[in-house]
Amino acid sequence: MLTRRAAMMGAAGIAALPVLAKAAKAEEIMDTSMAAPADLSSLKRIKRKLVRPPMVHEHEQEAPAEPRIVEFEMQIVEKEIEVDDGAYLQAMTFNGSVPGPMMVVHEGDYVELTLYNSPENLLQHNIDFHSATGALGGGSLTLINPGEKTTLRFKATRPGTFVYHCAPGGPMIPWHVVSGMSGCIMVLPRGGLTDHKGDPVRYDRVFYIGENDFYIPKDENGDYKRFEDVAESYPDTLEVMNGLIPSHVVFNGKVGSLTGDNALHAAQGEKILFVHSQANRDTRPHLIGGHGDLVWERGKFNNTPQRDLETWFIAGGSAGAALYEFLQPGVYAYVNHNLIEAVNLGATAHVVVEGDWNNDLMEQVQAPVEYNAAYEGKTALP
Ligand SMILES: [Cu+2]
Repeated sequence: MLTRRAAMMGAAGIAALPVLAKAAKAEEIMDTSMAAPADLSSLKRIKRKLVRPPMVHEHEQEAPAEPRIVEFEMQIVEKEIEVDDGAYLQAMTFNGSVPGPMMVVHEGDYVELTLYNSPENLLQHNIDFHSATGALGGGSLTLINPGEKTTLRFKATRPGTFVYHCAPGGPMIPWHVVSGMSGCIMVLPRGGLTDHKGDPVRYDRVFYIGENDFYIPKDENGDYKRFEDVAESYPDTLEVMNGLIPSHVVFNGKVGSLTGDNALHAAQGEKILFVHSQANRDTRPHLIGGHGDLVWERGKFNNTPQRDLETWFIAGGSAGAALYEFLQPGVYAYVNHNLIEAVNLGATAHVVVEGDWNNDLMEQVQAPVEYNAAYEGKTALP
């Protein structure tokens, strides 16, 4: 007997769900086969193996003078993930994680991505790089069916942090994005980052935070609905999406993905570059107990970074970068400073910092103690 999944991949299933398996429209497919070939034969090639966020693959901050072709591979995986206790999402992922992995190259390098749409998947997918020029960011050259692969190369001409996401056309675009299909690429200047004076600055590590708004439908009892596959989840999810009120706003795919046992760790004096992407909706990162020493709020490194920020703004469909040197030990909360979204909907991360407390920066002069209100004259009575 055919499983539902197998049936959907056949013609009968596809005919029953035309919106899901629709043929691509002309605007989504481009034929560039007549263009003159680019000769890149003199360039060196390197392969980078992508790693799961919040970590970022090994890379240099200062690049060799000559641009390179940097090869990546990503596999698209449709799978169910648990976003919170009892709240399941039929997710669509780049490389199995939400967000997709962060890629790092340098200005002038060529990004060469081979994208695989796993045969077990039900849907067409592609990739739109906000850092790329032309063909809908590569979207109209990369649309692939389950079981197909494609390779795209683009020149990284603009330094900065940029979102990439799936954009397979029409209402599939927002649905795939809010199902988890986005990630980030960082294009570093060849000489590395520079501060507000143009002097070099270096980070010790990168933490990549991908924020997502999810729209999980509820049943008549108010419980989250669970679906057999992405296709089955579509109609109810679309209804919640179009209401524009997310059921969850989370970092890295899940409530608690970066808190408690999953907290990030840093050492006093360590300089962390926080890269924060949100492919669909505005957000406002804030590090409770810390700051943004240098913040590229819109993520683009040709612009002078802002200094000493308390909260910064990430426009939906972009990625920003903030550098911070941890000065005190303890637990810091990195939040979306819409605090309802941070605390009640999930958008919180923790950074646990080891080191020695500095009483000059902050001292608890008097620990909490009861006082005699009448004697000290500190009473609310007139
Ligand atoms: Cu997709």
